[in-house]
Amino acid sequence: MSGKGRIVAGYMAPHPPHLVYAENPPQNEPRAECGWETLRWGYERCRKTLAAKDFDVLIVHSPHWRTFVGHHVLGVPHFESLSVDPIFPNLFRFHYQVDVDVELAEAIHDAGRDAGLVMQMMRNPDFRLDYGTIASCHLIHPAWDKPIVGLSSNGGHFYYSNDVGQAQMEALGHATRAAIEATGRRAVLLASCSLSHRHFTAEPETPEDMSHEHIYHHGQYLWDMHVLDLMRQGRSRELFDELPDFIDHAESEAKAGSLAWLLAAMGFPEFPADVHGYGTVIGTGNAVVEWNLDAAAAARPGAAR
Ligand code: 2X7
Ligand code: FE2
Repeated sequence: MSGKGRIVAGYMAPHPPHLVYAENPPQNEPRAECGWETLRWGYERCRKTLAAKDFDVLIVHSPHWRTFVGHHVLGVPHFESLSVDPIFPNLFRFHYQVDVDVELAEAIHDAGRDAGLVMQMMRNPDFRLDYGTIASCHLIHPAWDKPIVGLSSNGGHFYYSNDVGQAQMEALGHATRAAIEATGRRAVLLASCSLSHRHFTAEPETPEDMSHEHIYHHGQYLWDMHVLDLMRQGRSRELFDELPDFIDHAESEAKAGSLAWLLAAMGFPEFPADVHGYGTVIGTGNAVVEWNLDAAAAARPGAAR
């Protein structure tokens, strides 16, 4: 494949392991009764959109693959192992088999390096994929019949500042898009992250007991609603510019860079995103959000039909 590839859709695809647990897929060892339905039904709606699309690859940026030097890219054709959530091993013990689009991964690596980023291919065949990568990919496309590209979260926001982190993620977003276009891929992008991130500290005896599930600070909720409002109004450049404040005021997991990367890769879309679901998981704000770039392009005046 080569020539003009494109991003067919982008998603904010949060990765709380609880959502996988509540769905009881055969790959996950623990069993649940139910739980977190508003978010899981949101994912189901996204699966319907994707079922009607041709795409080649899922590209996921995960906060829980933290790399200290540079941005790393999965670079082994196949991974197979058990992924266990370090905080919630009672909920997430997931047996995965994942194929990787190594050619696209290398193209992203090279484009990032040419843009001045420190990049590294991850070539260890025994590397264990983090639960953020796996949960987002599983929830959006549980068939696991497409290869993925996994990008690490370089903690630029943490080790330097939000501004340095933002600049890095914007450059990585542009590099990702350039690599997709050059390799001819039809790509689906996943920003694997939650919104506000204030959470409770004691797990209920029954994890899926939804009577414990709510936001724990009104200010966090107001921030989540503001962010979703900007998305729903197509004001994504403004959202990108406000992310440093959101990160500081709402402890947002956007601090890992996933959302900034997604917005930049999509070219800061100006059409309204679809918010398919919002809900809390251990008190953190989470939303499943879709930017259907193909549908938006087809609806543009003058688009070929
Ligand atoms: O990693 C997470 C998260 N971001 C939010 C909620 C619950 C668990 O894990
Ligand atoms: Fe997380």
